[in-house]
Amino acid sequence: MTENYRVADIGLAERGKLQIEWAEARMPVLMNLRRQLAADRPLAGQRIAGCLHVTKETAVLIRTLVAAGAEVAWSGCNPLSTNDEIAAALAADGVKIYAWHGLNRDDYYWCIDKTLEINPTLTLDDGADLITRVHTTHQHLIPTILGGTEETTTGVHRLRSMAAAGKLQYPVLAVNDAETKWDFDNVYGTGQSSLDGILRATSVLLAGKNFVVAGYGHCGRGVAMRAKGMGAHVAATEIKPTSALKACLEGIQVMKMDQAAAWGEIFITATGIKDIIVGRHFDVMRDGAIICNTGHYDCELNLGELEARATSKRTIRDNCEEYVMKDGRRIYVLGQGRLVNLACAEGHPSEVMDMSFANQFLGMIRMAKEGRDLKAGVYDISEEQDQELAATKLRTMGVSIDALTSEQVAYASDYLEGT
Ligand code: RBV
Repeated sequence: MTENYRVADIGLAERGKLQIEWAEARMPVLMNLRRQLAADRPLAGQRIAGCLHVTKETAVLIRTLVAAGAEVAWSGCNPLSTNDEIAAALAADGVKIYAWHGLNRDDYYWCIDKTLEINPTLTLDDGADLITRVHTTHQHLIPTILGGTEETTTGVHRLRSMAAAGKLQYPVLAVNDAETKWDFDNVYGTGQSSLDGILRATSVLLAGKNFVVAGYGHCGRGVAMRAKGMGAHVAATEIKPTSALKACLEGIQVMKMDQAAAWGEIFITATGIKDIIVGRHFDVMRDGAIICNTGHYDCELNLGELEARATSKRTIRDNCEEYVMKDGRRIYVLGQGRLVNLACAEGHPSEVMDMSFANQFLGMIRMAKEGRDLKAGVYDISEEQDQELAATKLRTMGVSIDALTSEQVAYASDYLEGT
């Protein structure tokens, strides 16, 4: 018999349902779409395999996909990001879900493979592990897959590399690259939720601390802005001149990691690249330094090199490991170097996931309709969809904006107008 779910404890379902209700009340854009579109059941007959953090916000997305007629099978996209109460609530609702907090690598891929038993017509990824699995170990499923979507920067990079190598075999929408995603979720979502994770794991005072952000992209910039707002002295490390320059002009010190290592008291990586903080950095860090990562994968901190330098290691608080160096200095690692906002807190707040997941929902509908006619490749979300979602979001916030008059429209396109 095939199992319909595997979760940590189905007894947590009632608590999970309350949390999902809490999120639903803060995701009006997605809930409006659910009400408007569900009646037509645009996803009827579709089988969706999804691989995305099992949070209360993701549960709102899953319920919306189901309301639109889809059959759904789900796994988490990180070993530490599943909320067991939410997983239980989804299982109790009849969703095929295979996810629990703290699973190991083998279990992680077991869960993804279980979702593929649904024989999907659509795939929904965050980080591209599911679609990579389809293209490596489950290629027989490709002929029936219409298309997919991808949630995050790292996943879109992977897919673009796959497409460039001629390996991507069906069309995928880059949800991450929608303005209503990257310019909100990546900036304000990561900014707040990463600090939330650091504070839950440590409860330290941020004011007055030397705070180092590796990478001043959208995510790093969000974290730096919020840390600065809490009174920290913030420094950023970068490899891209324009990003470094932007940090300088936003009042953030820019330095090399080799210099920052001895200066910082709290470190967070947001680069999407491996080996950002390595052995020689641990060698010069202060006693009490706190390090964590908010990038999608756990490769940014080289914890093997930390381990090799440590004489002992213990869990001193939930999600906080103390490493003692040979000279007695202590270094604290949060959430095992996995994305701190989801491993140590609840991920981005519902209000920003509202727009990210509205894009996911509309993306699934588009792929159900058009996927068969699109060539394999990575596709962008339309500007129209961005503006529509932002307009709805503003309406739900009670904010009104101006519109151009016809004279202004004519002016805007008249190249003869000048001094
Ligand atoms: N993310 N999801 C949540 N609360 O469900 N929080 C963060 C949530 C997503 C976010 O969109 C980002 O692109 C991705 O996690 C990184 O894995």
